[in-house]
Amino acid sequence: MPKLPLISIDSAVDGFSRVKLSSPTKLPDARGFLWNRAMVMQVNCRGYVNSQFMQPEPAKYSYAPNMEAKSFIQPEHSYFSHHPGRFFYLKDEDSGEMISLPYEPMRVQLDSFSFELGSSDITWSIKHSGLQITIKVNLTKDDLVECWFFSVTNLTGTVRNISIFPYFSIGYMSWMNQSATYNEKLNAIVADSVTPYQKVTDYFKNKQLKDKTFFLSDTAPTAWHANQKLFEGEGGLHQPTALQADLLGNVEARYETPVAVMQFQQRLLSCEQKNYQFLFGPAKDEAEIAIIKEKHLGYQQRNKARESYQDYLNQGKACLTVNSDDVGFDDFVNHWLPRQMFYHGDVNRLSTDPQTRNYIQDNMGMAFINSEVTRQAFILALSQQTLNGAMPEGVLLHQDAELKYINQVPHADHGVWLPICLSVYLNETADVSLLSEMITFADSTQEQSFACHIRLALDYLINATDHRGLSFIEQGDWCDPMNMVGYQGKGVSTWLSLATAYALTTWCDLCDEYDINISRQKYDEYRFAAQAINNAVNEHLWHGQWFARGITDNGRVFGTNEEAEGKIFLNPQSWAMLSGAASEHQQSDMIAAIGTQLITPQGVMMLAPSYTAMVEDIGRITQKHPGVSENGSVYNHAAIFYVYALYQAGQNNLAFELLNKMLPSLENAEVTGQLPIYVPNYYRGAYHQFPKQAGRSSHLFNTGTISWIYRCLVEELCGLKGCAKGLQIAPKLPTTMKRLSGQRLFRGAMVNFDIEQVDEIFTMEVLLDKQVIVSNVLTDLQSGKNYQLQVRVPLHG
Ligand code: CEZ
Repeated sequence: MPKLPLISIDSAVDGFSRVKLSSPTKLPDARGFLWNRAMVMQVNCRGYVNSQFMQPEPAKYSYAPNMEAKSFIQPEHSYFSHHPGRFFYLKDEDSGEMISLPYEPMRVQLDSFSFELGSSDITWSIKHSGLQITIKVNLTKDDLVECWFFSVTNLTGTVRNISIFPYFSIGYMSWMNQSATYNEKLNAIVADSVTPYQKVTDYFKNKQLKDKTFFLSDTAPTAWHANQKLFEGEGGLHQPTALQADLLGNVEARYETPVAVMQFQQRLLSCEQKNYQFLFGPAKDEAEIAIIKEKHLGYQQRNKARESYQDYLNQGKACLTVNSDDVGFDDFVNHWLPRQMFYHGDVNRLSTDPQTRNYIQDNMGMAFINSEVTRQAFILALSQQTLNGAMPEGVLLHQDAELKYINQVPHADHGVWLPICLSVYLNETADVSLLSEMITFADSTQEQSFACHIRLALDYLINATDHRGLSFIEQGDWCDPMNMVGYQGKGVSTWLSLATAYALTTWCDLCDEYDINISRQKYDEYRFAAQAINNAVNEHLWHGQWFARGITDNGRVFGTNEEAEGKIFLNPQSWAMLSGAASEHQQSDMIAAIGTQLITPQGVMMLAPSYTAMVEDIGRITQKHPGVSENGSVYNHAAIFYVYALYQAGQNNLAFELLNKMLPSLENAEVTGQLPIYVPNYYRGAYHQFPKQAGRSSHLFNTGTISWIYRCLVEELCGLKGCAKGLQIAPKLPTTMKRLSGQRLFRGAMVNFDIEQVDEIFTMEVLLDKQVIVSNVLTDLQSGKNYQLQVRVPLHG
């Protein structure tokens, strides 16, 4: 059997990509994810699954074997032997050989293994002992159900007698009530529970909850088992006692941890194939399960569901496709990056109260996919602003939603993001009518224009500064766990001060570019305030070769070379370049310092050295493990801010080098441990302190990085950026990329572009449909039309 490459990228029938992994042990944490507007599942190559659905708050239907705390999706989610999963034991009734598929829990070396990730499905193709097995899972467009397909083909010339045992974990459902049994009418194992509660009010609140988990089959089982402990017996999951008998015992669970196991005895003639369908998910009652069964069980229903699910995901098609000489780069940029961006913008990370900064940035990305969604999101966010201009910690997306977890901690930065992210919406649409939309407030039915809401947010930020003109940090800014710098009301943030200056400058630039109605007095005030903040940051926070991170309640400047740990933070440097606070000389100092202290093979760290002990006037960030998350990981959201700032400073080569480092690829997979299908929120950092773990992926696909990567690709690398007059042409290819072609959808017009860097010219040459364009703005592109754009740029900038 020819040795398959560990990872390969094929193009799929649906024109999307297919990433394949040929070993369950080389990248044991490799996983893919599927979602719809009501549920998400993260599927590991070995069969483990982490899944949740919304009702409307996140809930489980396949639990861990013990009571687990409710929390947001964590980075570096780890697997363990009884971790929830979807497995298939297969017993050869003639030889007695038993394996489990796709690999866990028995971990038998298989003849061939392939874990395949597509846009709308996850598949395993396995060969073993003369049997070909295909396992496929997909979700549906709207329903709360996992659709599984299992097929086994006898590749040998002899008859095979086998038993197949789907083993779907249900886990510890409730300390009040949990049970499971086989429901013949539904041909399903149905587990029942009661969401635990103690307050009377919760009884009425919980009445609508989907406390059942069902495992439905299209084939009547020979036998079944619903009792986790008795199924395992003394053999454990590696050799479950219940599988030692010829038939499962049809065993219920009665206030015992449930499981869903069915047995299908199958006689397979030579070359015969047998297919099975299984549906797994939560439900309120049997009636709901019957509806799901009716709608999704059967090959027509299955194909219909798969098509409509694919159609849903196809709505995530974005405005750029590229063709460079790097197949992996193109595959990721053209397929997986827009998919991850659509996940963020369409389902808002499956939260009912996304943090305001996340909500606004994620919807900035949607402007490259479906700008109407961005428009509605920006209006909703402003409708939850208070009259004093303060933006909420989180945006409530459901009438029963409440602000939870981190949204109960006061952060000072939520007002900066709309003016900044609005520029992408206007660049993509030139839709200045948005600025006149009349919107109420969270604490008043009074209506004010969108532009007025922006003005109130900016005024609120300007007023939230101390005697030095620096921004108070409260219990955190962009950096959530930096919670003790200013909790006494005096500490200030360099990053937020610079972000405020950048927001003021961006708003004024937008007013100029799109002729937005703003009073001269207000305009001048904002330009003056931005400059005043930049000056204050330079006066109080420039230290040596870079900007410090802030000043604590007790007046201690931190994030300087004088400290043993947390000497340099990336964000103040990036945003000093964006806000204009950093002179050219300061920029080269900062870039040099970042180069020596923060850049690693996997990208740029957000601070270094990582903290190894609590610092009480900085806070929770210093308690995180060194190199993890905000404590000095390669935190991609901070890294992409630096990339964007480098592009504004014309540092195109370094910008592309760092952008490329953050993209997962075949080449870095064995370091990151992930497949090239999403950008994680971080790669382990603390490169000089804990090099062994450095570069490891967090596997968390929730990250504000995505919208900014896409912005960098469209507006900077390709330099096909919208403006009031049309499409501005200013590509910023790295000198290593001689040519880049592709397609750019812009306000309904399709621009087929070909950008080439050539030696012998000194100024950019632009041809549209073979016509020379003197200015670098295509002003008359018509929606629905196709255009050929050729751009030749001088190789040496
Ligand atoms: O959450 C992110 C936030 O979603 O942290 C970023 C912040 O800008 C994003 O809006 C940087 O702090 O609470 C914690 O300690 C977590 O580390 C969160 O801060 C963090 C996690 O990524 C959430 O999974």
